[in-house]
Amino acid sequence: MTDKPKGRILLSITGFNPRRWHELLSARRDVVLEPDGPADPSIEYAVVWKQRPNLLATLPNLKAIFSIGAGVDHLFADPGLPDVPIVRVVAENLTQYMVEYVCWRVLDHHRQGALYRAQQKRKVWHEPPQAPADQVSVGIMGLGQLGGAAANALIALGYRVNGWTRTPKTVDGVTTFSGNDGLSDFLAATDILVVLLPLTPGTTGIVDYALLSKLRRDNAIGGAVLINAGRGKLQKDADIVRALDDGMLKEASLDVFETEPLPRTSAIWTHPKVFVTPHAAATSDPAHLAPPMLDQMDAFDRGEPLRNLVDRKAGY
Ligand code: NDP
Ligand code: OXD
Repeated sequence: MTDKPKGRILLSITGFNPRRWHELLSARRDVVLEPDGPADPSIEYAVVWKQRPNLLATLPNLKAIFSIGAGVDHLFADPGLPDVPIVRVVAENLTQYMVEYVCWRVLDHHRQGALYRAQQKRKVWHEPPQAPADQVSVGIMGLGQLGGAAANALIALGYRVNGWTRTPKTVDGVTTFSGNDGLSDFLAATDILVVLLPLTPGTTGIVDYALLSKLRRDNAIGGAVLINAGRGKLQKDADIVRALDDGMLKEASLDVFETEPLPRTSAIWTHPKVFVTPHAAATSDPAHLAPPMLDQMDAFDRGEPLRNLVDRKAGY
């Protein structure tokens, strides 16, 4: 049996049970759930999801932080986040889950799933008019790993696809827009809005009533639709309810919410025009994600560069 590398991993997770991550990571490195005091010299890597604030601040030999998720807003919420490289999740398995979620929700809204479910309840046999996919424009906010893959899948299904990014981008088959200057035109050309942005100071609360009211409503599917699988704090929950109630929005699929779990008192739970999932669009699967994290740690120890690094200035 070969010896494990000396540097230990600090596994700091809140909100779910770390057992599976612990098992998988400790196959190749020593893993602890708490450091041996605030200046534990044995910790070289941290694997985190919503880590306890200031926990990482004083570890003298910390070389890199690995986020258990693709989004890293949970990390930046820590006022004591040390200045070491941050690696986020980029994985085929996670991307595939997100592509499935986006295609599922776009197809359901486009093919009038809510209407058919209501008809079935009343035993109604009625075929409403149906627009083909090439008359429907899906606009994706965020054309990164997840948004880019979702765009390709939607194009393959026959949709027209628009994309909105922070920096200008060219993507085959996608009509692209960028920055504040491009936002209104992007929205005016979009029937189904898919939000796959990271949560940063520049995107917090961006999906509000004013933004929703700029979507194209006079369209082949009878109204504008919102799908948010990015982060809850990108949106204003109350503005979405208002837009659904006054007809600015036809329907919404929401995987994320300003407060999670979605409070039982929220009007969203019972809103007839909303489809709710519990932040489950693309769940990080430790069996797929832990081995490449360990490979990266070994490679970094050998002097090789880390991949999928977060740009601290951009915040994602
Ligand atoms: P990436 O970092 O690969 O892509 C982010 C995209 O958002 C880029 O296209 C970027 O633009 C764009 N963007 C960032 N800031 C702005 C801005 N201010 N204005 C316009 N566009 C902006 O992220 P991923 O695709 O990997 O993930 C996206 C998000 O999905 C994650 O941050 C996470 O919050 C969420 N997520 C949700 C999950 C769920 O289960 N609900 C699961 C996994 C992730 P540019 O191309 O110019 O850089
Ligand atoms: C992620 C998530 O960011 O699960 O990966 O939300």
